[in-house]
Amino acid sequence: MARVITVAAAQLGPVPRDASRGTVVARMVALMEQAAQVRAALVVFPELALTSFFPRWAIDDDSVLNGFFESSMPSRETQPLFATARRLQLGVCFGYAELARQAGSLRRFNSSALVGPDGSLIGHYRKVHLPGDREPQPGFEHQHLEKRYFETGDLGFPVWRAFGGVVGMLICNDRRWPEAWRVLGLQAVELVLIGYNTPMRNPEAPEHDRLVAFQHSLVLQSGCYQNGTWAVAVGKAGIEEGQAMLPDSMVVAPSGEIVARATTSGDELVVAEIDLDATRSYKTTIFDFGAHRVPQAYRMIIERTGAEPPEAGT
Ligand code: CDV
Repeated sequence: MARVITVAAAQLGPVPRDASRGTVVARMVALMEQAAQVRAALVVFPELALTSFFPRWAIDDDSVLNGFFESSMPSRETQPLFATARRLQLGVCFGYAELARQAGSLRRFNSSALVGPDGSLIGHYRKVHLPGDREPQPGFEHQHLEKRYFETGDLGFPVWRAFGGVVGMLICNDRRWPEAWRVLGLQAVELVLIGYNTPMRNPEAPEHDRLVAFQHSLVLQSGCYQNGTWAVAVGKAGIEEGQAMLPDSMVVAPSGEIVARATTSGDELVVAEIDLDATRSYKTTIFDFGAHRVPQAYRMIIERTGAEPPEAGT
């Protein structure tokens, strides 16, 4: 039996540094309205959707830095996203910078929220693979200071039963790591939601610059194929504060095929009708993990090299 749903990747164009939350949330609500018109079940927004991609700047003043973070979710400013989800009966996933108060101390994470069509929070994920540096790098036109501003996510790679299937989230750099996909795959994930902010230029390795779009689709297509899952990958695109960011938001099938793709570098809704049952023909044949995976062989290598295996379900 087919389990067909319509999903929408809501690509955002640039968000200026001084953009208010209200302005950005209004742009997001407009895209949610468009998604409802095509009867989408779920709309997915980029990593750190609510603000400019602030890790490009070295910010020393905590009160300035805190302006990019959300200390509650929902908050007064993000409440319209939850209310619109409920009004339109539409699921929504979006990235945000999370300021958590835990045991009397402040913790910062690069997070994403998954909201159901009733406007309630289904789940929450904290980015594990943080690229870039702690300290500003001399001579770099743009910094990438995620290690300075965020802690490594401490929630593992959870999945949720939602939208008729098994849903997981990754955030940007996570998509380049096969372990992240595989831990979701081991939990029978059927739909992976991925927001990203990918600069078109990497000052650390300029020789990679011509391959940015290729390597983006390469990891999405292989991640989907090797785990028999759909993915919706959504970027913050265009020239943001003088930095070119990768557009190319897309929906990828368990076959590894790209079924829908952005054509602009601005706010754009990329829509696809997907059958969650299409995951079956991969999960029960070539990637039937029970039949064909060989964990004991991997364990042997891991023991010899000292590499730590990811733990399923953590
Ligand atoms: N926001 C990111 O995680 N960006 C990284 C860049 C820095 C390589 C990415 O993987 O797209």
